[in-house]
Amino acid sequence: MKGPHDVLLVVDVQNDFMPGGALAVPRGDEIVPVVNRLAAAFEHVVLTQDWHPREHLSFAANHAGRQPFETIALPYGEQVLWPVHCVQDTSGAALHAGLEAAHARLVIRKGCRREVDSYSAFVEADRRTGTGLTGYLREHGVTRVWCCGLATDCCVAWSALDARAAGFDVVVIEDACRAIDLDGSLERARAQLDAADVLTMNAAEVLAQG
Ligand code: VGL
Ligand code: ZN
Repeated sequence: MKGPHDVLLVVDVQNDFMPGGALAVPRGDEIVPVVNRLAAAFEHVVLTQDWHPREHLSFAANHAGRQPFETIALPYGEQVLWPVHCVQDTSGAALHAGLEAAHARLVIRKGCRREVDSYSAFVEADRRTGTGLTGYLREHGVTRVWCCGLATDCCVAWSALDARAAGFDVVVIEDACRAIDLDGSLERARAQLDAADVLTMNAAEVLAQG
C-alpha cells in the first residue's frame, strides 16, 4: 500500500477520451482495469476531469472556418483546436463507468474558463493560473506523484512536468496511460519527461513494490 507521501493522479479517464468518444484516444479503455488495480494500492488518489464550457476556445467549432487538429495563436501561445469534448455536465465529460476509485479524495476540474485551456492538473495553459493542486498536495505531505490516465502525450505529460517543476518526485505509469500521438507528440513528450527526471514504470513494478 502506498501511504501518505504518495498520491496516484488519475488524469481524465472520461468517456469522451474513450473509443467512440468525441476525442477518442486509441485503446484508451484498456487502461481502466490497470488504473483500478493501482488505485486499490494507493491510500491517496486524486482524479482530474477535463471540464469545458461549450463556448471553449479550444474547440475548432468555436472558430469560423477552422477544423479540428489545426493550431491557432491565442494570447498565451499556440493552441491545438480540438473536436468539442468534455463539455461540463455532459455524459462525455463523465468519468468512465468502470473506474473504481471511490476513495479518491479530490477531483480537479480543469479547462473551465472559456479563454484558457488546461492540459495540466497543476497550471492552466496561460502558465500562470494554478489549479490549487500543488498547495493541496503539499498541505497533505505528499512528496511523490504517480501519474496515469489519458492522454500520455497531452494531459498526463503536462501534469507530470508541472508536478516535477513544483518539486515533487514524479513517476509516469506507462501501461496505465494511452497517447493521442499527433505528429510525433508522444516521442516529444517522452524526451521532455526524461529531461525533467520524471521516471517511467509499469503497473506491475509499482504493485510489486507494495
Ligand atoms: C486532453 C486534449 C484536449 C487530454 C484534453 O486529456 O489529454 N487532450 N483536452
Ligand atoms: Zn480538453
